[in-house]
Amino acid sequence: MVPRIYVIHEHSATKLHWDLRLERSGALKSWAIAKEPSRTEKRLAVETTDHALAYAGFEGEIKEGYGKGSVKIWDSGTYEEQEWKPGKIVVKINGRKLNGVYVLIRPKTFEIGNWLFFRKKDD
Ligand SMILES: [Mn+2]
Repeated sequence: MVPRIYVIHEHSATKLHWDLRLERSGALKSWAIAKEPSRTEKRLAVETTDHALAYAGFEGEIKEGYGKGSVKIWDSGTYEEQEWKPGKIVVKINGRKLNGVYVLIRPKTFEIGNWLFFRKKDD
């Protein structure tokens, strides 16, 4: 598998959150995480709009509108896709902070667009 862009933006907007972005099909698939991503804890990750690949390196101020606030890169690197199907994504992340196999799952009992993001236990 060819490594693709992985980045998490720390976004100090109305509410501080972390935007997980994974390159796929020429765009950055994105999820907003309300608490700092973790190697040990599961996090709720809410699907948000795709961003352009060029946004991966963005840091700075969003001056107005949705997302108004400051953005900085919390973590970046690459990832390899292990599984990507509706409701289940498994990726091997090679970042500075996060690394290892991470899972995104969309439990059927959750509201639409709500996923869980967590690190798979080492074998
Ligand atoms: Mn955001």
